[in-house]
Amino acid sequence: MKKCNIYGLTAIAFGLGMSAMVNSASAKTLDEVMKERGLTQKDVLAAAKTYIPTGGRDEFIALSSGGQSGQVFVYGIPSMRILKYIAVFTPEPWQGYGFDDESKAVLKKGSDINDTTITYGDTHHPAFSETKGEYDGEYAFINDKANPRIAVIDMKDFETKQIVKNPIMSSEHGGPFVSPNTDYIIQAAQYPAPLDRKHYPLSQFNEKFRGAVTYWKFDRKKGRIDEAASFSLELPPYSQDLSDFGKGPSDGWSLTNSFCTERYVGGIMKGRPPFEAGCSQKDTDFVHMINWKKAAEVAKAGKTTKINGHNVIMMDTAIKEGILFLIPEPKSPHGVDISPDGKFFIVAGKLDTHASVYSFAKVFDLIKKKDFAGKDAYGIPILDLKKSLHGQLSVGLGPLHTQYDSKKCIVYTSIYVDSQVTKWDYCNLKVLDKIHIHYNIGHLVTMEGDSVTPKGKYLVALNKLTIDRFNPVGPLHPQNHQLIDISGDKMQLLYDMAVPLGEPHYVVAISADKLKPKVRYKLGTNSRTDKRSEFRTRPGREKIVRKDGLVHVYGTVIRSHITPEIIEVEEGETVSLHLTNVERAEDETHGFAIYGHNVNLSIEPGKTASATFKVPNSGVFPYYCTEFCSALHLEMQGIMMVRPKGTKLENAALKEGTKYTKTDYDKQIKNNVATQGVINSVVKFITERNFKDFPTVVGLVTDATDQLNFAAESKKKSENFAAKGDWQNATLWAQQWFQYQVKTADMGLRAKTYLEQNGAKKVK
Ligand code: K7E
Ligand code: CUA
Repeated sequence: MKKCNIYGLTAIAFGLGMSAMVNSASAKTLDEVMKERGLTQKDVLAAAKTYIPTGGRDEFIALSSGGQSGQVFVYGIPSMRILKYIAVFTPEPWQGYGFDDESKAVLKKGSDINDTTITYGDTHHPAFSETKGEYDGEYAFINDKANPRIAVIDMKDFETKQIVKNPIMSSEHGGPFVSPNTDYIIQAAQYPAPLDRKHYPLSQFNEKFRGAVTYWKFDRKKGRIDEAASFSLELPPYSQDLSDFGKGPSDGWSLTNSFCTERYVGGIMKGRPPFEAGCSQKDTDFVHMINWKKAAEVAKAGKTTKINGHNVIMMDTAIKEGILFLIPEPKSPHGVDISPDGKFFIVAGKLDTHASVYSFAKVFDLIKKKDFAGKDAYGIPILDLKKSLHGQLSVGLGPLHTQYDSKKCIVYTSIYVDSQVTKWDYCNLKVLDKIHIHYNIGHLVTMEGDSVTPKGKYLVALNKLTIDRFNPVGPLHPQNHQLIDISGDKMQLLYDMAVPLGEPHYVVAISADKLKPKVRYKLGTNSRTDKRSEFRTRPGREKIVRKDGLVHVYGTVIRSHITPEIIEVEEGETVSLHLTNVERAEDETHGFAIYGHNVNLSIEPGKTASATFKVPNSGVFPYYCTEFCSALHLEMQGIMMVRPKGTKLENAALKEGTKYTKTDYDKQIKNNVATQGVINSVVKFITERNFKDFPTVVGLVTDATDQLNFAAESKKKSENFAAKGDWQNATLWAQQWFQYQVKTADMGLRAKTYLEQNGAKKVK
């Protein structure tokens, strides 16, 4: 009986009948499908391990660098379904990033470099914020290697909140990595350059060129980096590379390794051997070992030099204060990864088959006894390699990065040249297993692998070359992330995920239940500052105000209208549009696009987004909502009228194309009354059930109630006009009343279906 009502409503609402759907999918057996598609038992097992049924959730959420796209992207593990791109260093229209005034402010602060506006980034290493060495799911950070910057992403809304420019580096790589409580975020330089950013001839390379490492202070309360409280250390002109923070017994220390400690300056065009020869001649390079806790005190005590307005601890001071040491490492190393217990670190050299396991206990002992093997050209004490090592193991050709398992002593190292992952025991120095990947792996990631308690289970291999893995799409291939099951003794390849973005260097993965993202903003939020927007507007308070040479449009968006629907301006004026999405419903985002002004907004429920743009030419410019938000989404439109300069605003009455009579009015009212009957039956169904036990349904009911209140307001207007015999307005407001009824029913039916599918109980 109730079902009939529902279909009846659909028919009323959309003028369409709905025929029963017959499921005609052929009833093939699993065996038949396997045979037809040529699948093995192993394939089917892998599929079963990664498949998430509709509506299901992934166990882990991965945050991946988007490489040259300047973005970060989010996917689920084990399904490898991409969930979101997060715009960071690059404008991205879907999110209105770099199009609305709010995000432009974030982007602009970090993008004006060297009198040039930078509109891309080369992102490498995402990192989650940590509390006591555990991922806490609050923030994430990402670097730009090309134009040394760090961005802060808030995991409450997956939006970029801040971009800071490194004040002294002209190239970077080793960052961001966070200290165990996220007090500091590390960023290490890569290619040496003068820290004051002036020009010095290459003949002064040893004297004037420098490396560096920056410790960015993170203000957890504000959720922002505190630039003034951040500091750097001047380092020799080696090419610093990856970094990591100590934990447990090594807490307070950070490591940054390096290559090209030969300090070669290149010159292939001058007939000199190229960089790659000059930078790989020596057998060892150096890990920089820095006591950052002590360095922070030294910086606080003012023992710094201001370079470009930024506090830098110079090398002489660092040596004198005993906070900087060098440890030799096999040549051209890449990853430096500290164990979850903080007792060891593993370095792998790209040009060596060995992974080297260092013991912090041994290293600390050498430092304590001042047992040094020598000094580098800048006077930094060097520890003895052999005396620092726990041991070395040959793991394959071209080892790069290492990740830790949940099981004690077990690690996975990416082997670039051999295209393999090697599983080995770093305590007892034994290779346990190897698996082929496709092809030339860079980073790899285990679940929560950087934390003090890695979760193991899965490993993702981030491969540099894809070659023959996917359907060809031209010379530029997608990237390949391969999911590997590491729960057993033998690694098992489960899935290939094509990544159609930049080259993702690194991924971090967090237990999904640690993330608590919101579904809506507090009404009128500037999402980039997390504060109420000064431009927020409530329904009924929309206005157009000319102030300080700008035409401020304070508007709202809600299914299915943009208010105002007509914006009248004069050629040459500058419009500052502010739209607040006054929806409370989940997923009811509205967009805004207008012809010919490069304006594109994404306005999620509760958000206020602005766009300021000059109107150079007179004409008629339609605008519309770009998200298919409701049945009358296409009608969510408006028009900007730009009259020629010096002309007067026309005040003529607006003339519609159609006239309405009492007959039209009566017909509409009859329809509305019938619809109300259906709504009542749905309301009855819901309120007779324990719907309050289902937060999703409570949200839908709240939203439906909103819509019903709007319907009541339109009903009143309609009746007032009818009382005056104004059938034109009476009919149109009756139609608007019906539109709100349709939205109410839409919510109500969704709530009803949810209750039916999730086992709600009848309570009345
Ligand atoms: Cu190895 Cu930037 Cu971490 Cu690329 S880096 S792989
Ligand atoms: Cu709002 Cu379409």
